Amino acid sequence: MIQTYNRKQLEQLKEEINQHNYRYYVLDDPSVPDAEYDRLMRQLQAIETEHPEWLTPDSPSQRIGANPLSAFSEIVHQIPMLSLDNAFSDEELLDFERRIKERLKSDAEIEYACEPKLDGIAVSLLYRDGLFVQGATRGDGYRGEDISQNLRTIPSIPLKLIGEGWPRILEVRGEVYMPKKGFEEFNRRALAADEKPFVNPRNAAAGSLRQLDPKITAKRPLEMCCYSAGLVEDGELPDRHTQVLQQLHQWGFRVNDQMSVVRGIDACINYYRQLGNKRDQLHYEIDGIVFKVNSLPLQQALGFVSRAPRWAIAYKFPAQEEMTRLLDVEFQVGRTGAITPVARLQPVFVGGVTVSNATLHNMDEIERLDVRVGDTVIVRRAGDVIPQVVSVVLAQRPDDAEVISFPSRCPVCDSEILRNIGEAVARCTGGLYCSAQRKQAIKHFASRKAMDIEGLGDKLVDALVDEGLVETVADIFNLRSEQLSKLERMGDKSADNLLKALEKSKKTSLNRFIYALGIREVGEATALNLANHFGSLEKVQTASEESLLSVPDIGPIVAKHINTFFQQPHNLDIIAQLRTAGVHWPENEPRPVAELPLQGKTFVLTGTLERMTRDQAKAELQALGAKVSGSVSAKTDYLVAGTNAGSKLSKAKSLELEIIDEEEFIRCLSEWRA
Ligand code: 5U1
Repeated sequence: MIQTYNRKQLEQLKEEINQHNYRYYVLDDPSVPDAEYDRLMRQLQAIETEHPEWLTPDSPSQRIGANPLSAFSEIVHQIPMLSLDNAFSDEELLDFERRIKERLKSDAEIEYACEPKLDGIAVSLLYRDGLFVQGATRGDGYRGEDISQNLRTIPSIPLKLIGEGWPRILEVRGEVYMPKKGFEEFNRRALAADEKPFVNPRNAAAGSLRQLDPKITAKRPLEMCCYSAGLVEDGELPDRHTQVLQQLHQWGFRVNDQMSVVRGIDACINYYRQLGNKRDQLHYEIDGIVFKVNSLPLQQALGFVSRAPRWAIAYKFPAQEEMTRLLDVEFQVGRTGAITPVARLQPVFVGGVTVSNATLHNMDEIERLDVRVGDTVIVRRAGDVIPQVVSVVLAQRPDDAEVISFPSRCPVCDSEILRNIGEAVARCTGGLYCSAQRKQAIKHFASRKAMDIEGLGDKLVDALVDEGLVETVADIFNLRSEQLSKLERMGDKSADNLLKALEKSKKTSLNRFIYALGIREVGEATALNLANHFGSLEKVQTASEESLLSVPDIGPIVAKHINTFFQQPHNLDIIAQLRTAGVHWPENEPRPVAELPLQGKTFVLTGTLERMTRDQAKAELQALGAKVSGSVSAKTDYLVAGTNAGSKLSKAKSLELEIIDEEEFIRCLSEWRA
């Protein structure tokens, strides 16, 4: 049936799509399934094809329509885009407030807006009568480049403002950035296609906005978050900065979800510390916190000095990237024999710690980076992630820089190194003959999420293997006090404590034990699925590859690894020795995953739990079949809120999710376990 539309219906359809865009890209709260959104979009495109005379630049269909440019044109910022002064210590932040109070000649407590400083690219967006008319880079603050075509492609930038009451002319300023997940995904794809990946999300955002063809920008996962208004004509905005942002949010812009208002500079320092601790959990990169005097009349009274306002400051986090020299490359042998090239670096302070080693991943990565010993390299350390060499400063390459060659024999046991076709990783073929692999296997066995043997750390394992006291994981349960106390830095007391910890660790669970065995590709979650599915180690040991495939998340490769592991007589022998030594666990009824009480449910844990650690709560939930996620979304079934829960709790409330406190959680756990 051919349906005809009039102009009014078209406008209603555009309005409806704009609302869905806003809910999806700005509020993170979609109200219709993707398929419905696609259907509306196709309907819009069909009408506009039939009536090209009705097409307007603010139509949601016009985000990626434009042709490539040959160059960007220059624009002048009517109000300069200022930069921010930086603070690098609490003292510098205290000085900032002292200067403000001196200038205001007042000691009254000051209200500050606190916002994460996104690590992206500053942009200016101009709206006339509620329609997006121009978007530009910051440039030198006075002149920027017209990148309207590219900015139009970013779904969180409204082409038409929502609601009403906006000034006739409104300039909105903010940051375009690439969220961490989008960046990782983009780089994964680039590497798979043999293309050059981006060094960090900021470069990715910059590179994406610099494209002359907006169709390329449209494919990049960019977001825009606003942080101030610029030019305003024929209209008024509120007189507090945070209220301005709330108003912009209502008109269709993303504002930072961590924004907060505090009183006094000590509270700013507190905010800085708290957000610093949460930095890794945010879905975007930040490089500091911006503090702004919240009252706009006070901002005006304070004014500017050179190109930065006196009323704002960016308190930077320690840099996550620094330059240093590559002194050498060593090849380390992992638990499964994987050979990892490790860069030995001139020590450098980065990401808050001194770094002297960084991973180079594998030979492909060395070739991709074209890195040589003696090169100046850029090292990145973000959060808890292992430091990485991300690029080489070729301009500083010395004449005698040495090409890195991959060894053909294991640096520890001299066995042959082989690389399977199609695999990036090369491995030592020495197996348990290789002391490096044995050490790693023992370290894994003793680790917290495996047998959790307190006091059996990396150095002690190295010493035990080097001294010939331990060859396999089973040997650690035969250690005697007099052997241990002879080791360097190991007195009678420590030896005694270790023996007690070994005894305690013998009482374990089947999933921990399976994980501790260190079977290739069998992580905690797979070990748990195996334990739940089969209920006993004997059944896991004797399971065929085919029956292993019926366990959730186990594919043919993992099934093969498990099967191969249990076919090796020496592995079975070690398991028997461990059981003879007294390692035991309660035998369970097999519980196929589909029958677990929390199967298909997603939990988020937030705040401080008083009666158990987060890891324990997570393990309990996973054992009952639940998925534990780090972020709240419409897909979350339960939020477990401990004390001092923050933004996740607020978000869960706004999404009207089921929220339970710790007491209720513990009560529910016993019900679910029953
Ligand atoms: N969050 C935030 N980032 N940022 C950058 N606020 C903010 N304010 C800025 C800049 C350059 O400038 C103000 C002077 C508006």
